[in-house]
Amino acid sequence: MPATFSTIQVDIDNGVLTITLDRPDSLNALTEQMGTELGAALRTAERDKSVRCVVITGAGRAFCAGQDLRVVRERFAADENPGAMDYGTLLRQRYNPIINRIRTLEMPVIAAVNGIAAGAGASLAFACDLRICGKSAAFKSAFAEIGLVPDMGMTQILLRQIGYARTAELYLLGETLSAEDALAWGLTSRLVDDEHLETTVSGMAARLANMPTRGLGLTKRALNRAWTAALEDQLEYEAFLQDTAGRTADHREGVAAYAEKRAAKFTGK
Ligand code: T3D
Repeated sequence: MPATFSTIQVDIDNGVLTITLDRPDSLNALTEQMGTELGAALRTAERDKSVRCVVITGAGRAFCAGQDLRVVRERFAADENPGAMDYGTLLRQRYNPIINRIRTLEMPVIAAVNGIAAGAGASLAFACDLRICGKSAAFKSAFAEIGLVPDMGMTQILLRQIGYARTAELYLLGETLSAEDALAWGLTSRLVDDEHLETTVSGMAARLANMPTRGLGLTKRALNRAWTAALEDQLEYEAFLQDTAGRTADHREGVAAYAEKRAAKFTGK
């Protein structure tokens, strides 16, 4: 991991890697630099065996306002070519790998949504395993207003979570989804007062970081696959994953702790 980042803050504490998007003056809008740094921080989570849970949040009053439109404007001003923003390359090289990494990281990834998550910022939050929202959180596609297509996986991920009608309303009408509605629609599992967001998420992350990480990682693999698999295939895949989980030290420890009526000490192995 580079020693210094300019657009995010990264902190590792007791097995929890926290990434704070840190451009609060532009509501943490995403730049290529931020994409590169976010990718590097997530690679650290993948490689550093001490990391057992990841939290992504935003500095200031927003989670992330999506692609930095000032940068887009400048690019257009400097180049009359309609393709001046090479979105395809940007997505393939910078942003899509972030979504893939969040989905395949073998540990829980929590979005602590502390305000608006718009455009690519919403995609980022949707890709996380858990979205814990402060009451000021809100989700907005924002793509329709600027003539773009929802991307970074959000057409698939949201459709599967909340169904076609609601997804179409958000994406075609460009509605903003409040935190309360996100809870009612099942897009978030927990809504807390803004001032309690940090402590709620850090408590949850600490708890997850002390759980059997291999088992949680394999559970995530099962859930990823379940989205597309036929039941017959999923049953076989679960058997395969369970065979792996059954060979972990944490499984042994969990069974022993249960028998000995004590708290388990999981090591993530
Ligand atoms: O590679 C790709 O796929 C590219 C595709 C991009 C994917 C996308 O993300 S497209 C969507 C891009 N995002 C947007 O269109 C959202 C634009 N922002 C807004 O609609 C609003 O700012 C919000 C609804 C997010 C929040 O509204 P509000 O009223 O709470 O805040 P504000 O006053 O509009 O914004 C505060 C400041 O943040 C303001 O700066 P200023 O005037 O105080 O100096 C504003 O310009 C700045 N800001 C907000 N969003 C962006 C931004 N600066 C740059 N880029 C932004 N996206």
